[in-house]
Amino acid sequence: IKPHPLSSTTTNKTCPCSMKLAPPAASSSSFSYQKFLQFALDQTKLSSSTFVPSHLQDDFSILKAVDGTTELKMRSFQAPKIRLLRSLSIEQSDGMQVLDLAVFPEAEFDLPIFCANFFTSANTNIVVLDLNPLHDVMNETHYKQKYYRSLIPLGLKYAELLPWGGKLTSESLKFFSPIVVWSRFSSSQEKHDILFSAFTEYYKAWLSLMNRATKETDVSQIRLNREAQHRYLTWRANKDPGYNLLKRLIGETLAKEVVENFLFNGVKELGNKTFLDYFPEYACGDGSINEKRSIAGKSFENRPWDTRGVFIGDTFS
Ligand code: BLA
Repeated sequence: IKPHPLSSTTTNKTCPCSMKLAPPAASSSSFSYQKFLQFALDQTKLSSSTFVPSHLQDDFSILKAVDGTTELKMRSFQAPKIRLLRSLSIEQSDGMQVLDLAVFPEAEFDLPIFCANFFTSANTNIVVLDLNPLHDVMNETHYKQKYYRSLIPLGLKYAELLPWGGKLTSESLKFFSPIVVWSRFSSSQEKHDILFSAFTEYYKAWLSLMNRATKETDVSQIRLNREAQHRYLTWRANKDPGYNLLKRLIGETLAKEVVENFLFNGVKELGNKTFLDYFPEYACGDGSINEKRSIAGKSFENRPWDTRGVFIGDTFS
């Protein structure tokens, strides 16, 4: 792959007295999320008998933002157990970088959904990295044990290196697992290296769950998996925190198109239930959906999972 133009650094230059220059001050513009994406694609290819571009690739590949310079790049693939692996990356000349990578399994598998959402601006990074549970991990211990028990040490390692990012939309927590990395930090080479290492470890962990997963044959269980994925897609297609920025970049019509048909593809196909069927607390008196991102408000100042992966936040409705 072509190196990102901003990723070439000046570490090899020498000054006239032939002393090595100090490495460049770490800044958000000195790195790119491209190597994260490339890692995921390479590893998935290695793990899958077939790994081919999705039909979505024809319609969603590259978009120019209304500012005329920012580019939005989209990639999408499928594999035998993967309904859709898709990524959106955005790089702006002022240093803003975004990576939104998700991997959605076929409905025959109750695998978690791989989720990496990284937003970097000149002065801050907002990151969510998780194997989002398909089913309830607060009350259903069976599902939690099946997928997360062996991953708790991995979660603990990165909970320390990438500390909890503070209060967040309370509703989001239900879509997160006990090993979620939710963090905010200012840019530094060290932090970006840690994030890359977390990303590679979480991705490999997800792939090994995928490799071991066996196809469900019970139709009622498949139906439950499909509905759970549809509920997840419905939530994100309506309330994703990135949506507003996307609207600013490419306008409301295109943003809606990207969100419904690309980023959260399946929201129209995998089920018939509406947003309000799943999340009735968002209903307004006139039957419309409350535009607020959250009804419950923000909470969870601290990590609401203990070291054994037990949820210790306040219970919510
Ligand atoms: C902020 N992004 C956030 C926050 C979370 C997430 C938890 C903190 C604010 C909040 O509480 O909502 C991410 N939330 C998630 C994810 C899920 C969820 C992954 O519920 C999954 C279920 N972020 C992106 C992309 C962009 C982006 C693609 O992933 C931009 C195109 C931007 N995220 C972004 C920005 C903020 C943010 C600008 C800060 C603004 C805000 O707090 O609303």
